[in-house]
Amino acid sequence: MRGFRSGSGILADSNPMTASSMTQPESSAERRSEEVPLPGPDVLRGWLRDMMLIREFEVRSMQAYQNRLAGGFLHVYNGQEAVAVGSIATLRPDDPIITAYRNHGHALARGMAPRVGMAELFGRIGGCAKGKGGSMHFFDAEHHMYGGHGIVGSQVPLGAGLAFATKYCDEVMDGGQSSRVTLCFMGDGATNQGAVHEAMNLASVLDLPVIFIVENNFYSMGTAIKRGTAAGGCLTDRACGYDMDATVIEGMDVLDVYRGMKPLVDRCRASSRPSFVEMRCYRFKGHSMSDPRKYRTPEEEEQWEMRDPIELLAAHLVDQDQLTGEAFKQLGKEIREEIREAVKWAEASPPTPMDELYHDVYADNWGLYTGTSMPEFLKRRSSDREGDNA
Ligand SMILES: Cc1ncc(C[n+]2csc(CCOP(=O)(O)OP(=O)(O)O)c2C)c(N)n1
Ligand SMILES: [Mg+2]
Repeated sequence: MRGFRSGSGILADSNPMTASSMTQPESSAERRSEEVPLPGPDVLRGWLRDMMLIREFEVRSMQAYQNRLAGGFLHVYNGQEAVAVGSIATLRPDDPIITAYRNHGHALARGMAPRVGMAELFGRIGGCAKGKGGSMHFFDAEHHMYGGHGIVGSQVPLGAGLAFATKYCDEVMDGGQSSRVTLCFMGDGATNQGAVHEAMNLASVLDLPVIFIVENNFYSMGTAIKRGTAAGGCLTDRACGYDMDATVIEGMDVLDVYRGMKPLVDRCRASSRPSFVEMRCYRFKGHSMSDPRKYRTPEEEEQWEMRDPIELLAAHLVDQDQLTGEAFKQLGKEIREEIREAVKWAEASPPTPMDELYHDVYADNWGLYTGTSMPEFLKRRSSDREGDNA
């Protein structure tokens, strides 16, 4: 087998649903991670801001859903913020990312404006997909964020396809070396989908520069991983069937995520080999808005909440004299204001007109319905008219 495999059997004999059972597994990634330098305090404060922005976005999304401003399904990311923020921090801006329906955090971490995301939730023309996708289908080509996908595992073959496309462009069309890395996120439940395995096989056979990141929050809807996933205590075992390196990373701490991911991304960029990561994390809320969470105990939830990624990073920065309590409070205030403004902006954006249904159905020049209309937010950007809904 090429490369290494780590973390095997860590949870095999323990209860996989407790925070303590996943404390700092002795893995190659973590041994290596000690050597990975962290960026300076401004960048770390930026990560804190990003995670707080995502959390506040989700709080207001839930309120909007309850007030019937947002329809469809809503799956919030509370608790998992460190995974998106820490992983995306290791990328270049032109590296593609793709994920499932719990996608608000990835889009915001990638740079989508919160008001554009909020307008998408509300089904408004100002949304990133012109209000036609809703919560599960955030999309931002400008920031190389390729969705937002509702069918479990469906984004994984697309992720392999993105990696194939970048490799083809980089090596064949641009005459250079493959240099872009795709991050393909999925849930633990998705690892049981056939298409995921087909995609991993092809990625390995074709040497695609993609990293498959499993956000293992230990549940698929109301089904605990122990009940629904064979060998769920060691998801990294799946990778060895595809001759792929695999690593376990503690996903509640953004510093661990960054330190774990940085060498993997660098190596993927240099070698164009796929790899597999299990990020151990927890969602603080239910699967979706209609979930009363009867399948987990308050004690279990409290235990994980003690590893809140925002509090962990804030505590680290305070310890290092890189953040004061006052500055933390002020940051919270600014973020609440920014998201309040996003909600107002989204509410003022017009509902998506019916004729939009006939756009973006096929690529330009093919099929019955031709043409595409540019999303409002891109039009505004291109004409330098930020700040209104006109
Ligand atoms: C192919 C398919 N089967 C079933 C569903 C219904 N479904 C939606 S989310 C989900 C659970 C997925 O869990 P996981 O992959 O662990 O992601 P998480 O919600 O924990 O982020 C299921 C079964 C679906 N959307 N697609
Ligand atoms: Mg899950």
